[in-house]
Amino acid sequence: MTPNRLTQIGKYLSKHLRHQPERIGLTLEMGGWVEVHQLLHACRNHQFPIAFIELEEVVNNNDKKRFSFNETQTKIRANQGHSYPVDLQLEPIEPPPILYHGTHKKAIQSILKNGLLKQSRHHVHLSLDLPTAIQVGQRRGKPVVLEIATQTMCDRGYCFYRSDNGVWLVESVPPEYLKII
Ligand code: HQG
Repeated sequence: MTPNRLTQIGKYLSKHLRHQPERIGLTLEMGGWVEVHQLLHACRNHQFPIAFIELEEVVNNNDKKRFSFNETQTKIRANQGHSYPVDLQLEPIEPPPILYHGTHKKAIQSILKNGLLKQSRHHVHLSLDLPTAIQVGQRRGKPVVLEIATQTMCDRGYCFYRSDNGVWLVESVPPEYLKII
C-alpha cells in the first residue's frame, strides 16, 4: 500500500472510530469496538471501500498504532483520542513519576491558569518521552513541553490510564502539577 493510502485510511478510520461513527451508520460498542465486517460494509456503502488486508496493514503499520483488533480480529477500535462518548473500559494503572504534555505557545497562558483540560476528547493526553511531546505540540504551533508531576498526583488520588498504543491519559491536570521545561 502506498504511504498516501495508509494515511488516507487512517484518517477515515480516526474520523469514524473516534468521533462520528453515526456518519456511516455505525455504533460503537462498550470498549469502543466495532465488528470488522460491519465497518467494511459501512465503508463500502459510503464510497470508501477498504479491503480487509488493507485494514490489517493499517492496524499494524499506522504511525501511532492508533487502532487495534481484538484477539480474533473480528472487532476493531481506536485505542484513544475519542470525542464520541464511549467507555473504553481502561483500568487505572500506576504511571511513571514524570510524564510530559506537548502543547503550543498560544495555549500556555490559559493552561498555567486553568490547568490541562481534556477539551473535546475523553482525557488529557500525556507522553512518556520528550520527543513525542514535542511532536504533539508541533501540530498546533510553536511547541512548548510541560512536565507533569504524576507521582504527586497519584499520591493525591488522581487516576491514570494507558491506552494500548502507549498514550497516558488523565481526566485533568491542575496548574500546581505543571512545570514548563
Ligand atoms: C490544549 C494526537 C488552553 C492542549 C496526539 C492541546 C495526541 C488547553 C489542545 C492526541 C488547555 C487539545 C491528543 C487549557 C489543554 N487552555 N488550551 N486550559 N488545556 N489545552 O488534540 O494533547 O494523531 O485534543 O495542550 O499525538 O494535542 O490524534 O489534544 O494543544 O496523542 O492520534 O488543547 O492527538 O494523536 O488538543 O493531542 P487535542 P493533544 P492522533
